[in-house]
Amino acid sequence: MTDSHLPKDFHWGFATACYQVEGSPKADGKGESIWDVFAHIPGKVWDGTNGDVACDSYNRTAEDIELLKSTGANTYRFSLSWARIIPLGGRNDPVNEKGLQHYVKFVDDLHAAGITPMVTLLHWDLPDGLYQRYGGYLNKDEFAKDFENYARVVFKAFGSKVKHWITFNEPWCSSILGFNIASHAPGRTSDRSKSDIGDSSREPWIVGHSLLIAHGTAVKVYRDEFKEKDGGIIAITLNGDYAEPWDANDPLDVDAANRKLEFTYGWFADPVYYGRYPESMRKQLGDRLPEFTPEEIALVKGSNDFFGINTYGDNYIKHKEGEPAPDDFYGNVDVLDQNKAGEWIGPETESAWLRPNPRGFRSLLNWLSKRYGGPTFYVTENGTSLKGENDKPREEILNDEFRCWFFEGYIGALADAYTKDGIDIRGYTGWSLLDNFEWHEGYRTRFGVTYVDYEGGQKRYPKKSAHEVGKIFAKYIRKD
Ligand code: PNW
Repeated sequence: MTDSHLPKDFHWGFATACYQVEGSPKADGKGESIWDVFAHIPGKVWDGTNGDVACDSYNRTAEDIELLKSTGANTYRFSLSWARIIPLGGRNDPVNEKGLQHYVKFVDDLHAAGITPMVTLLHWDLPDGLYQRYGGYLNKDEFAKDFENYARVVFKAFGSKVKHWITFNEPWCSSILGFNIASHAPGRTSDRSKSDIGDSSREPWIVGHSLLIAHGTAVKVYRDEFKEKDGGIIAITLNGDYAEPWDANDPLDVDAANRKLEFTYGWFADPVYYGRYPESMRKQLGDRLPEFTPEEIALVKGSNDFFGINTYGDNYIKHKEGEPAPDDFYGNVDVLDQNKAGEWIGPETESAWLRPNPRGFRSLLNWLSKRYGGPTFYVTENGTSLKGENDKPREEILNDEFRCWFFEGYIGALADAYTKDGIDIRGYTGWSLLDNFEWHEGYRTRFGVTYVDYEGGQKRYPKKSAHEVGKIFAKYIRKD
């Protein structure tokens, strides 16, 4: 038996994102998103695939709800496709009732099944119309106005049916992967071998700033016009892994690890909680980091009702000598998977960036809770891929012991953080309900607790972990 627990009304379940699972890119009048465009450019997705069919979830809502029910989950986190709701995206563009009503019905069906919906307004699939029109996130004023309009349309349509709102999923990824590394849409970078447009030393910081302002704008709309009657809470979900110093006895490595956390979480959370960027970022980036106007500070500061986090693995961080590169985005550090003694931080997975380490998860929750004054946390994504999973026969894939080990460790660390460290944690949605389109990695990298047979008509087969997660929560969640 364990001496740690989680509260009685804990929200737990699984998460997905629309572009990764839905398919049906043209159904019921949907417009194109930057991911519809990007995934069709040859060479952008490793296995040459795209999200055109994915898990076919747009046509299988009943099946997905049954699947969720069978896991015992009480919560489902999913994202809305802005381009289904407003095909061209803008505030003067028409609303597509069919697209909107698809999601309203889905939410009604989730409620009927006893599952709480947790809704993300934008999980990376920006309407391409807005990117074409004015550069999307690159134009903060236009973008905030269009996001404000979209958010209002959605809040109005769902009313009190949704009590948990997330504005943006992982602005770090939208900025860095989309405008520096260029592995994600819209694929801009200074690296001319990858793209003929972009400036990685400036654009990611402009994009991040604009996402913060649009987030603050949507939160203001919710609080001014809906919160009182609909009674929900709203926040942004940030991502990042914990950072352990490569040599815990070297103050330079200790500083470097802290700086890396500031460049991932602090970039967004410092403005949201304190109305300013971290000092380390201002120092390194100088005037390339935008400044907040007083009006912007008023919008952004205090704009989280809870702290949403997505986290997967852990890293060792070593300081770097010399000046940071103009396009550096981690605070001039080396990110390593082995420490000074040559010890791996965690086992290998199918994702090059992901080394699981449950202890690091607990440390991360402590770091964040301390820095931001003990906010309420919802862990909106956490999960793992498995080295070589896709190459195994189906029967073996279904017996995903490694994923069960992962959830056992991470949910245990979560319960320890709640019980022993006094951190206020109210929810956890594992990534992911289904194997799905893993962005530029295509379908090879599987994160699901459910196997999806892409060759066999998208048939779903629950893996062992689909039942294990519920058993783990049953162990920790208080019954009285
Ligand atoms: C998250 N990294 O992405 C996303 O929210 C999901 O859509 C995605 O499928 C999931 O994690 C698994 O990858 C990330 O490089 C992608 O550190 C890359 C990183 C982090 C998060």
